[in-house]
Amino acid sequence: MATKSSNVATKPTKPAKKKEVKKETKLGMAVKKDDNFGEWYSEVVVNSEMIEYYDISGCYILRPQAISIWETLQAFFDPEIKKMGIKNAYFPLFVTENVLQKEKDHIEGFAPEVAWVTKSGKSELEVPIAIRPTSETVMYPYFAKWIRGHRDLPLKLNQWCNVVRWEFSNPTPFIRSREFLWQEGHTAFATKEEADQEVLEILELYRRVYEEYLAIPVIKGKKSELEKFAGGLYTTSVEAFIPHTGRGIQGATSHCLGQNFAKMFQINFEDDKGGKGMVWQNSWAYSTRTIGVMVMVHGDDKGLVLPPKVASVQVVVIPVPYKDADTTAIKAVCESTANELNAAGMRADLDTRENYSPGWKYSHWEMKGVPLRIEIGPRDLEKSQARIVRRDNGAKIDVPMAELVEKVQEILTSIQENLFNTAKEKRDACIEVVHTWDEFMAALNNKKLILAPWCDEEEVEKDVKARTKADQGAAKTLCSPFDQPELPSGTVCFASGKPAKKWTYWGRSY
Ligand code: 87F
Repeated sequence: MATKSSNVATKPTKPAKKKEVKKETKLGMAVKKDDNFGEWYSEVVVNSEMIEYYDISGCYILRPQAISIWETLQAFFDPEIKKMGIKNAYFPLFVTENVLQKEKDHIEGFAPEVAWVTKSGKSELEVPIAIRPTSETVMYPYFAKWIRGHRDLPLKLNQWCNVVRWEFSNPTPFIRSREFLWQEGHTAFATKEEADQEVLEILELYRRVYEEYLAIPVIKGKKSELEKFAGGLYTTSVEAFIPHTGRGIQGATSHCLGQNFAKMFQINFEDDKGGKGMVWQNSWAYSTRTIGVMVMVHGDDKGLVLPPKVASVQVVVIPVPYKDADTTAIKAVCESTANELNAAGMRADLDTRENYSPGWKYSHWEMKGVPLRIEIGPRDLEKSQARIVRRDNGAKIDVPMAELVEKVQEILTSIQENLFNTAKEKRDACIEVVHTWDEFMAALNNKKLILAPWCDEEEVEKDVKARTKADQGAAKTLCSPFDQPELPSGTVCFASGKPAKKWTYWGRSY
């Protein structure tokens, strides 16, 4: 990590024992994913040039490598929600204490995380102003103003913005940061049916973000009463899993808020018969956490591994000059190859830098996660071929120049599929079905994603939390999958012995 000047922030935790790495270039990964996952993760996000640490704990610089992925996800999601009739808006970053406190009940638990502005220059503000941790209280007073009659419904808004939650536990780039980027959708309907339907439509888009773009398998399901958004009626989510740490991670949430906020903010409307109605609301969000999950799931000991669909550079072309071979000709072929790939709609880059060796460049682009590299040397030139090397499995393939564009396209598709399939195999290998408390504890200690029959009682979940509390955190419910295996009658809850109502995923989580 760079330590050029004293005001450049370095990661605050203690550095891992560094293995020998080339000093002059700092190339390569010092920590292995299996040896120290936390250190490995920090090293990947920094070395791949996605993240730079900042001098405020829990705040990170998102470099172009990270933002380009965010933009790709945005380029998928934004048109999809527009097709659903959702419009983008932008509400202010600040909220008064008065308004924030309006939904006391649910804000109570979150209060310690709210950051406040108390001064301008040297003078105290008359009233402190909060920085939005989420925008319900910012938006809903205006929903109440804008919604008058049934013709004003549905009102469907989204905003792309930053939010601030002053977390105190274990800040981690992308996964848990004090400021992060997200989209937050807020919608209001005349009927519950419309709201219910949208909850699932949005959840399906979140599944596609993870599975189609980030190549990460997720489980769609419903949160328990304890884990749902307290201000809402019910919460659905997509849940991912990190096999290396044995932790679940909530990928995105889509809530039906019911009429709770409508009551608090008096969001009423006159229905088509002249009667009074109260709106049904939803809210939903995914954040830059998506990128962290991608790094954790696909990254390896060489660094980042990017799914082709989100890679800003999908292919890097590297000339491999040799002794007195015709370097000019090699470079010319590399350049025309990159041009052809770009013309065919792929994202190719060319690395002709002369102050780095081909070997150095291989490691460099591997660390940055580029899905494919093409090497062209004198022998390739002679045979009119190129060597393609896959980032996901290291396979080397010699391809005739005439077939290159078509072949590269094909391999990129295959990498995208392979990353998803591999991640799914690993995830599935961690799923363990348990029926008893002893089986549950054994699975938990084995870092499993646990599927258990549950009585669905809040007290029992609290009890499981209390009984599993340890340094690594307590076990909790992740979700009850929509896709429910059969529950034979007479099946009992693994924790309480009462009749089981459903299958639920449990585990430690982020
Ligand atoms: C932290 C401080 C203050 C989460 C908080 O999930 C308030 C909150 O309301 C808070 N952390 N939440 C819940 C957010 C719920 C909801 N908001 C809109 C979403 C989706 C987008």
